[in-house]
Amino acid sequence: MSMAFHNDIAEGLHRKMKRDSHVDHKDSKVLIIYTGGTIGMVHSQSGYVPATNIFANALRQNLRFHDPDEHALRLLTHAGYSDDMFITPLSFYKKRISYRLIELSPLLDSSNMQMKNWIEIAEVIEKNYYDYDGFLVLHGTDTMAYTASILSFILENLQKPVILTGSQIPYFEVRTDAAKNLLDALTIAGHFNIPEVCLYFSNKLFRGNRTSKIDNSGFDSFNSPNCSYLVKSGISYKVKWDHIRHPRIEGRFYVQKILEENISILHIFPIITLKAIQSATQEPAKAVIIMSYGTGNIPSNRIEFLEELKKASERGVILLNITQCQVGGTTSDYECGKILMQAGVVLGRDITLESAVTKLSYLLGKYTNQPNIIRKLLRENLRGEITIEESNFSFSYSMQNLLESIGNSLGLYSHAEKAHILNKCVTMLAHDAAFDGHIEDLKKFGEDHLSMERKDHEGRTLLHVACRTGNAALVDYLLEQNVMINPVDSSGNTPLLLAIQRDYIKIAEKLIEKGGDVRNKSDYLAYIICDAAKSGHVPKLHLLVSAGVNVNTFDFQGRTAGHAAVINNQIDAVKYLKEHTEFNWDCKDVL
Ligand code: ASN
Repeated sequence: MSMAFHNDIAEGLHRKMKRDSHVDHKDSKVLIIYTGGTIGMVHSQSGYVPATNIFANALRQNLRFHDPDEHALRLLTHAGYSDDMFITPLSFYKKRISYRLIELSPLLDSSNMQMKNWIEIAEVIEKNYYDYDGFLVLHGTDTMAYTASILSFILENLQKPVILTGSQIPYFEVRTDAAKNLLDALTIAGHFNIPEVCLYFSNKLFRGNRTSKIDNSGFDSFNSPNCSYLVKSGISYKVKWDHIRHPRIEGRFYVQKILEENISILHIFPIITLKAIQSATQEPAKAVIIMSYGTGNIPSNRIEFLEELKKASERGVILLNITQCQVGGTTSDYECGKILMQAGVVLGRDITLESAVTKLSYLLGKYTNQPNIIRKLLRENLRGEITIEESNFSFSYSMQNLLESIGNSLGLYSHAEKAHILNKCVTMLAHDAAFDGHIEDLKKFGEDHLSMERKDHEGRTLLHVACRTGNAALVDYLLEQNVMINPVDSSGNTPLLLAIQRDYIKIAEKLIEKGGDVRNKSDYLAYIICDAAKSGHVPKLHLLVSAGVNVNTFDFQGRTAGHAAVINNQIDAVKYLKEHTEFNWDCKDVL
């Protein structure tokens, strides 16, 4: 784990604590980035255009978006927020959201969006990342699915919600979908920890990189045909927590700013010519998205097409096969599709066109001149953009995120309620991870500043579990964390005793070296030491002696280790007792 990552967490926590010490604990803080789009447009002689400098004021005057009540404003003042902050009335969940609106310049009809505008939005998020709990991007609908997709890739190690929304009718008109979309998106960003780039439209929150604009006349303009929505807004919000991604965070949050724009799209149709294929694949194209029929088919009787694609692939051009169909993905079921793979074409599965363009732009920018890495990553599910079989999907979680999700799905929103859940669940999860030997998960647990000392219902600590399962690496990790070395569980066992009982010699030696002992359970200890003598297990005898077990105690049958060794003819054990212990050879057994 890099130092940068630790700094990242520390910085975030520090800023959050600073804020929380001032603000109502239920408060959350959202940044709205207004980029343009119909949502903020007004009529002009040349048609709808984005209006500058009026959106924020309009929100301030709307009681649904800003509570001018003295108590609410006091909360803002106490928090030391500048006067461009807004605060919502108390929500259904008894929570307020303080927020600020940044207007980008120039505001754009989203049809004018370019790569530099995507990066600008990402940079605003980057600059404000630690000061807000979530981000809202107000955006035109025409290219919203592209912006949502690119942000999902370039916002690396994202742990906060970023939600794009807009509208079909401007906010300023009497009949509008803008206010509802904006209020819902703001509420979701301020209430639910959904650490993904999402798109909210007409009662649904979608994973951004799964969306496409499908309707330019109705309000249900977006769809995500191959991936369930994440939240549905009804009388209350129905969050599909099991669909929300909590990928393993691999470093500090950052923005991948180098992108590639030389990507072409080759839409297959029955009278397509070789020339069309040549022009799509020629320089400077770095990648070509082939939009094929059905499950990924192209005319397989046109060998010259295939030859052309093969040549491009050999030159290092990345070829990605996606379907023209809205629902379903590309497969290698048909001969017409399979032949593409021989030409080096990668199956895009059910990725959308918007996601394919942006994933390629991101990968080509990040892994310049490394076509094989790019091809490999195109097959992987990086941000939830493709569906892959369960068995290929490695689930990982951050303990905090998981607990947050449990709390949220139970409808708990306050810190106190969540802390209660945290107490209930942490031990169970940690013990489970320890038992399964998932040290990486326990490390995350440590990074989340959760104690490693919790006992389960049998009084066992994680060190007990590590010793019971003989997991030397886990023992090492826990010792590094300075856990207590001699806790006693409800059966009276210390971790060292468990390790000795199960013959985990190396682990036991390490514990003894660190001060481990077996505490005073003499009858039982006598039984164990007799058993070791009986079987001539000298290393175990030695461990027990080193851990302070008295060799002269009698077991349940009234014998000592010496009796057990002699009766069973264990010469080495007898020798050991003679040479290394104070064994009393004159003692008589109870018989
Ligand atoms: N042309 C507009 C835009 O994309 C469409 C909209 O926002 N509804 O900016």
